[in-house]
Amino acid sequence: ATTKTHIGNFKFENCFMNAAGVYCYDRNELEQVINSAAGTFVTKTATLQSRPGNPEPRYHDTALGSINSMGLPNLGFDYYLDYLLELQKTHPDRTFFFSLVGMSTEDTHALLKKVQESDFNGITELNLSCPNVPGKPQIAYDLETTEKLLTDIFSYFKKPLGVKLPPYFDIVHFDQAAAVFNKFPLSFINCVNSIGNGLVIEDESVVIKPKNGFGGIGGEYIKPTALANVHAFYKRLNPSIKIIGTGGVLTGQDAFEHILCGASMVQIGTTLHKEGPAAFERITNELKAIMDKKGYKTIEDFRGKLKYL
Ligand code: RRO
Repeated sequence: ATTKTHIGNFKFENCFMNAAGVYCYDRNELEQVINSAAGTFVTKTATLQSRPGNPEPRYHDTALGSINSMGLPNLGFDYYLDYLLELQKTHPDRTFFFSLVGMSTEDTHALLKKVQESDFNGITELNLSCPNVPGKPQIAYDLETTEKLLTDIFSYFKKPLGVKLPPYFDIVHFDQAAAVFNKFPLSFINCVNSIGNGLVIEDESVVIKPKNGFGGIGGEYIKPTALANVHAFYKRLNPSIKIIGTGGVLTGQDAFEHILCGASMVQIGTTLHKEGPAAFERITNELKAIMDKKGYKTIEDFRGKLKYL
């Protein structure tokens, strides 16, 4: 079996990649993803200026997943763009993802205009779902703001663009969000970011310092929510908008389920943080074994073909 895939005209040798935030802070981490079995990478979400992020400890692994309140620490737009432009020369046959968001609407437009004017020829992922910057709500929970933002963006942005979404939890919200995204020439949506503002307690204490312990939940806890979001949007979106499935992927079986729900690529966050880039080879081999057993040769043989009772 092969796990190759595509988003628009961009082809990837493997459907697996990191989730933004994990193994993507700097060149050293991104190089480890390039040199793994992953099909591509996405950078840490970049802002115009570099940011130190929230006070530590700000990431904690638990038996069933993780909690984080990183607060958007990153090396700044120019650092990631310089590296991506360098990779276009050294790896002309590959496509990488550039994750971005501004600390304000004005900053988001400034960032995307810089991408538009640059030689970057990869795919841009606009993060509409960071749960961890005090005072800044998750943008995509406000669909009016999101529609206005995308309307303004597509007036000047002509390169491939997708959006990273928070999980939604209501069928009417799936309907309303999909109706907004269907108005735009998005290359993809990525479901889901961490489930925002959970609280993990050990003994008598929270486990991370920012926001008195509140943080985004990832890992095994969130797979049912992630699968529901992937499939809800798969059933509602124009087929030209591909879906990246993210959330609760520990095994090949988890990835199989994301693809069955409609995902064209699958991102790995908490598991990559726990296991390192060797996770890509293990999970790819596990998915291929499931496909071989079922007689599926490519992921298109079962993508979106979830069975109902
Ligand atoms: O940096 C973070 O705190 C962070 C971000 Br930007 C995000 O999109 N999702 C997340 O769980 N953490």
